[in-house]
Amino acid sequence: MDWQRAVVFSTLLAVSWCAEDLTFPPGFKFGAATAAFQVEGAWNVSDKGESKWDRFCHEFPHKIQDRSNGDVACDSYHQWKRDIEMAEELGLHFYRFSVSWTRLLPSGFANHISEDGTRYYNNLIDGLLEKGIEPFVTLYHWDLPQSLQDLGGWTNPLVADWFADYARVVFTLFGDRVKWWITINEPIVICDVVYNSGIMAPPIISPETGAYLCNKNVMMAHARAYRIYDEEFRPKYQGKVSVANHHIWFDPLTPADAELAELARQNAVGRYAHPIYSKTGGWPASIEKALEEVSLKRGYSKSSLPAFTQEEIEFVRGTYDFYAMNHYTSRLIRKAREGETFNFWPFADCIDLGAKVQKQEDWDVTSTFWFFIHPEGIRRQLAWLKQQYGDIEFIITENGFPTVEGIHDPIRIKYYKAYLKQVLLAIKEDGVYLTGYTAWSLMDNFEWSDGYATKFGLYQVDYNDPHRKRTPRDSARFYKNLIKTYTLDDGATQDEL
Ligand code: PNW
Repeated sequence: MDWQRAVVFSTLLAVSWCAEDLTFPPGFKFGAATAAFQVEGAWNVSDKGESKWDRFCHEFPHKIQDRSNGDVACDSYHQWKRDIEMAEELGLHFYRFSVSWTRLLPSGFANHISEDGTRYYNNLIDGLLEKGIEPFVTLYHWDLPQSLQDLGGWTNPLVADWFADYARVVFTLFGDRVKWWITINEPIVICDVVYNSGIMAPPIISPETGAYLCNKNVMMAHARAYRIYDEEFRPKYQGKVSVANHHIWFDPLTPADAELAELARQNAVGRYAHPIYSKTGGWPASIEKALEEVSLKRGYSKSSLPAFTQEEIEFVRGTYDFYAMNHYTSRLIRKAREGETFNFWPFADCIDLGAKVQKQEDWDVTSTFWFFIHPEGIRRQLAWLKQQYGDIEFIITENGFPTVEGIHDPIRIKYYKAYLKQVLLAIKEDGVYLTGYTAWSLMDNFEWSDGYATKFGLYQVDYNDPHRKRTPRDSARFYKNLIKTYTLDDGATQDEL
């Protein structure tokens, strides 16, 4: 082959490789997500009970950046038809939303099931299915009934019973039509973030006890719900159930920090995933050891991380049908220097491991202080999970980007493209069995302690409009086009919305 032909040939090869590399496998599913408290509003409509987030926003308005609350939010309780229309406009294969515990069970317990609550979720589920969109339902996305919070919430081991009763009600009412279930969204936020930061509901600071009690209880609650589905509902409905963990990817600052970075991954991910997805079950051994040491050093009689009995280990182990991964951002990690102070939020500095985090110089910052752009992180995270827990089915249940304003959002499109390219590399180069991707979020919504100031939506929501008018952003057009063409190739045409 002469050099000219060689050049042409290799160019063609490169072009075809690139084109192929930017295409998602047939059957891959795209969705978008929201959560009940963040979009529904109608906080006290009909017989709905009070959730811990209702109480938190009303009692401590200064803890929310714009002193807002979820009373009306995106008014999805009334605007659900428009929500379905948006999912249809985008061509979503599935829509991930959560059920509000207190909308369905106003007292928190299963003694009374709300008719209005049942009707609302039936309408949403049936409306989606009519359009050929699969409902992907989270049982718990942070809005615990205040009645249960008053009894200790996630630090009371009885929460597993309460959650099991609630889960059975939801599976009974909707299991005939819903095939994809997430039991609990981001246990690390419910436990570590809540009990370390005070900036989320409930504002109780108990890093050395509360966070770890909650950790074990949340694992037991998830497993109870999974076992109920497995025994009572799977035979009839054949759905899939998992828990959605949050993942910040940790890279070591220097090679000397490699061991610490691995310990941090086991702490932030393993502590919530190992009991469920590992072959052996229980806590990651390295974390069990590290936390026992630090607890004894602090003068406690035993580890703050409650032990599992052998029976509990067996009960929790294997309670998954796929791995649900939420991922947004990354950190560099290093050993803390003498006398350095720790910033817990956004759950990254770790006092118990003596670890500090920082950003890598070349990672772009965003309008949100905890959010740095590091696309390779999502690929590394997936590869690490596959290496830890085996060649199981993965679904990305959240990934998205925050802005502060505007309908034109090239920076969000850039983020999605860069992260999705890395997702493709994970599938094609690392052989991760990844079958779906979920954009956070379908629309702007109540972003917890950021209130409405931070916007993650593919659709903008006008909070001055009583109907909470939704308008597609440029990124909505990008996502619609991706779903239609299955490629990230820039040449693909853009559709109107
Ligand atoms: C998730 N971090 O929370 C939640 O599941 C959503 O409800 C939320 O709106 C969304 O991500 C955007 O924030 C996160 O510190 C909490 O990296 C913390 C982090 C990321 C996401």
